[in-house]
Amino acid sequence: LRAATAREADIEGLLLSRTEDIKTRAKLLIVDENEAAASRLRDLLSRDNEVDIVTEPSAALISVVEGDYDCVIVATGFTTYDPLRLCSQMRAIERTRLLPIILIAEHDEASLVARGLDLGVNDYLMRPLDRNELLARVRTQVKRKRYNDLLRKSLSQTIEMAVTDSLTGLHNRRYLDSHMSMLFTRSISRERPLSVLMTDMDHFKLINDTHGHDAGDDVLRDFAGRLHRNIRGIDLACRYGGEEFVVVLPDTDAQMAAVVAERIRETVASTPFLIHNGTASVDVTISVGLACLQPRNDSVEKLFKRADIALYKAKKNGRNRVVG
Ligand code: GH3
Ligand code: MG
Ligand code: MG
Ligand code: MG
Repeated sequence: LRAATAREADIEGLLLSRTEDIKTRAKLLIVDENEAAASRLRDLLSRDNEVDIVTEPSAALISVVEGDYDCVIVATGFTTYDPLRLCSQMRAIERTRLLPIILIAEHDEASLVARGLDLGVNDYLMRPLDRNELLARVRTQVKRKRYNDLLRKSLSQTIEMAVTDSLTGLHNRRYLDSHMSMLFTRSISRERPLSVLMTDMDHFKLINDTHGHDAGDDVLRDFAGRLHRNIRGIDLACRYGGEEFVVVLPDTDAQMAAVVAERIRETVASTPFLIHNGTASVDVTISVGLACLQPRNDSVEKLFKRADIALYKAKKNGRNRVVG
């Protein structure tokens, strides 16, 4: 709850600092089969806004999806097309699901307006139009949209932060925990192999003690990069804790996983790590424990336990090696 409150304060701060964003000219799309009426509408709106017109109903949806508009103004009175169809299509498509729609209706079209509101139209005006009212209603919808866009962006950044390790940029253990059961279940149901690598830096305390904690951090960051460069996009690398990292390799059997693990071990041992802004370097090795999914009677916990035991053996057998 405290986190949520903090976020609200953050968002308010963000919005205050972005009021210029919110004030910038809006991009509007007018959908009206009647070209003359559409131009008149544009004249009313174009002092404060950038306004496009589409008069071909069949092209309207494409324009809306591709156009990055702040608000779409749909006029009724089409002869060949139901304007509400466009509205419901917009609501069905992810990209335009939340895009404001203002309906412009004739004065005797109250029931059509009601159906429109049911379909998710945000606001409406009846002809004859009052310029000030039109501008005010458009402005309200544009502000609401930009505010919501900022909120959504801020929320997804918060979620991203919660599952990212800030030192290395890799995913953190929370992310691994929430994704592992899905990867595990999927591998079992598809009868596909799944491998896990657990890595731990060798004598990492010594690196900290000799070169300082910041140098240790440099090594961790560099290692994360090397790890990332040696796995596929579908593999999941995360910082499991201090100087322990876990890599989950879907569709990968023991033999292939051993090749990957050996490549990672080699890429660490073969090239010293730069520390203190590149003014010095340090030799680093890692130990790796490898475990593979056993189709019968296995669990995420057992799989990780086997990887952990393998890692322990790698340490005991002299470090700088892969055991699986
Ligand atoms: P071993 O080969 O047995 O793994 O030896 P080790 O020295 O690596 O032993 P251990 O795993 O017990 O020590 C890990 C050290 O990693 C202890 C801790 O201070 C250090 N460490 C953990 N997290 C960080 C970090 O974020 N930054 C730095 N610089 N050091 C860290
Ligand atoms: Mg450790
Ligand atoms: Mg240890
Ligand atoms: Mg260690």
